[in-house]
Amino acid sequence: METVLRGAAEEVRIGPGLPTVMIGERINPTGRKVFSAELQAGDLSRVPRDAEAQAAAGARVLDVNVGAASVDEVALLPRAVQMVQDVVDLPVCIDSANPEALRAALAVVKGRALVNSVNGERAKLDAVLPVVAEYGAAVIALVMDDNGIPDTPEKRLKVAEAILAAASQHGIAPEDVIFDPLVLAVGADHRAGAVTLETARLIRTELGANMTAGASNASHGMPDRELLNTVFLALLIEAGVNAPICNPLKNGLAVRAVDLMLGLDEWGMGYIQAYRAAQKAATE
Ligand code: THG
Repeated sequence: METVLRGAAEEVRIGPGLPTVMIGERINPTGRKVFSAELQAGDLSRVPRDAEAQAAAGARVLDVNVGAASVDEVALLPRAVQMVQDVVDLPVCIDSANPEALRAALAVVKGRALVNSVNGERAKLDAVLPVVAEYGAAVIALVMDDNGIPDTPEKRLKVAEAILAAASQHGIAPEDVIFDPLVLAVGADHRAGAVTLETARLIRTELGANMTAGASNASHGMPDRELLNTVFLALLIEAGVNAPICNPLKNGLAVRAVDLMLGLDEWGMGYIQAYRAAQKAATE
């Protein structure tokens, strides 16, 4: 099944057998003190710069998250989305825990966005799915519910099935639900990476659904995070995650290398182009 997203001009297809779609994660104040302070002052000048840099590094969708402490997301999220759309044609992935901010941002979206995110909690399903349906968007679904994050792949699959049923009741098609098998820190639980990978395989084989994942969550608190992020990203893609949320400036070439080795990059053109773009960026 294919998920189709649209920007102002560009259409992006996510599906099995297609090249991996990188969702650029940089427009997010998490762990970025300067960007957080700018957002708190209502300064969005970094947003178009981060958008252009990620597009040049191969991102096909841009995550937009302005959730810093004390920020009015209902006001700021639509402004950030508009600034992204002013400089790139890519679809956006609107990342907020606030349903009103999601609604305000969807109102200014050109094309067809991805909403990040819903999960299996009753209140979340009731708040987010009507908004997704109203705007004809696609949605990321985290495989957790009112009982928390299940500790086994089988229980996470059950949550995914329940979310699909709820989405269907709102008229949202299965191909418009992109699952997130949930990446937790291996520093807290050494089995966390394995559970995520097995969940991704189960969701792929049982539901045939497309998936995203925030690969870098796994490396928190460990040395050489970049190494762990790159390795885990490759494993996630092999397990069926075809639209990872990642930093294309750091992981872009690795993702194209994985696609090449998985037979998803005809003639290696994606890898060769990404290699040239990285060489060019290094000399600028
Ligand atoms: N699943 C879904 N959405 C998500 C996540 C997920 N959205 C947010 C997050 N996880 C993915 N995005 C980020 C953004 C930034 C970082 C990690 C994940 C990050 N930032 C650096 C840090 O904290 O050290 C600082 C950035 C910098 O200065 O370069 O790591 O899992 N559906």
